[in-house]
Amino acid sequence: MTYESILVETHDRVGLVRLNRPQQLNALNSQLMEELATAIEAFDREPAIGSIVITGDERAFAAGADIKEMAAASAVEMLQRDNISRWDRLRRVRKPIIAAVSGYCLGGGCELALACDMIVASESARFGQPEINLGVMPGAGGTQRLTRAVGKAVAMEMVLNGRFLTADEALRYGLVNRVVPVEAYLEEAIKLAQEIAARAPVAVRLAKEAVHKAFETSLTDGLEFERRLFYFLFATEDQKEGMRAFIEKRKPEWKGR
Ligand code: DAK
Repeated sequence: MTYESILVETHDRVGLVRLNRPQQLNALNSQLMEELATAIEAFDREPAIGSIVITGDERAFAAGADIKEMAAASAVEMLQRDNISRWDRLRRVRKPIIAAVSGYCLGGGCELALACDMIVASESARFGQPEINLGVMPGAGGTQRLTRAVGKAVAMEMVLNGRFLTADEALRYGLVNRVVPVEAYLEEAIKLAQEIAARAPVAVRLAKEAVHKAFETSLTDGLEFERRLFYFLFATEDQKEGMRAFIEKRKPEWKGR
């Protein structure tokens, strides 16, 4: 498959997608989002891939949805374009996704990073939901995932007043996993992704599902869901291998089944 707005690479068991509209600060137009969803789904289906990294470039992860593409649209056109279905496709991905963020991470770009499972940020990263300056508001998770990540007070300031967070603030508020120098952020994200990709694949998949469930359900239902997945893992060869390897004081060899 050839893409125009993204670049796709593999690094051992890690699939890497680079958003590639540098002149537009990687603004997320429909074509880019379609290509991104398609590439990520392909990595999700590929057994040789264990985890996925999404990145932009040093200047911008993504400066938001493409304003020029939506400026003249009517409400009905926006509804009919159904761009949100591409975001839903990303949400259904079972393998862990890490966002490697440098520079502007704004609007839909911030929402894309929030839709990933973890965020590795460079010191230059800036997170914001500036839609209010355009007379609109976040539409792809910015009021929901952001609030769950940073809490009400900070989310309100970002969404209502367009406040940007520095990388260090984002770390302090729990939006990102770690902050590293600009030269190292992508390498660091790939390293983290490689570590996860080297773990027992079925356990990783179910553990991701269980953590996501924590945002969707009551504590009682979530605990029951977690317990069922935990028991299920005793039906895998990897559970037998993992526990046997511990007892025999050796490294486990995962089979992914
Ligand atoms: N869209 C289109 N083009 C953009 C862009 C964007 N979001 N951001 C930047 N660009 C373009 C600029 O127009 C400029 O293009 P040329 O003029 O050179 O042709 C080029 O990128 C470089 O930008 P600047 O010249 O502005 O660069 P500066 O360094 O001066 O400023 C900036 C950088 C990031 C502060 C500034 O570009 C900026 O404020 N950008 C807009 C940020 C923004 O407002 N983002 C939120 C957009 S709304 C949904 C899905 C998603 C969304 C909603 C719903 N559904 C599926 C329902 C998301 C909405 C949004 O993200």
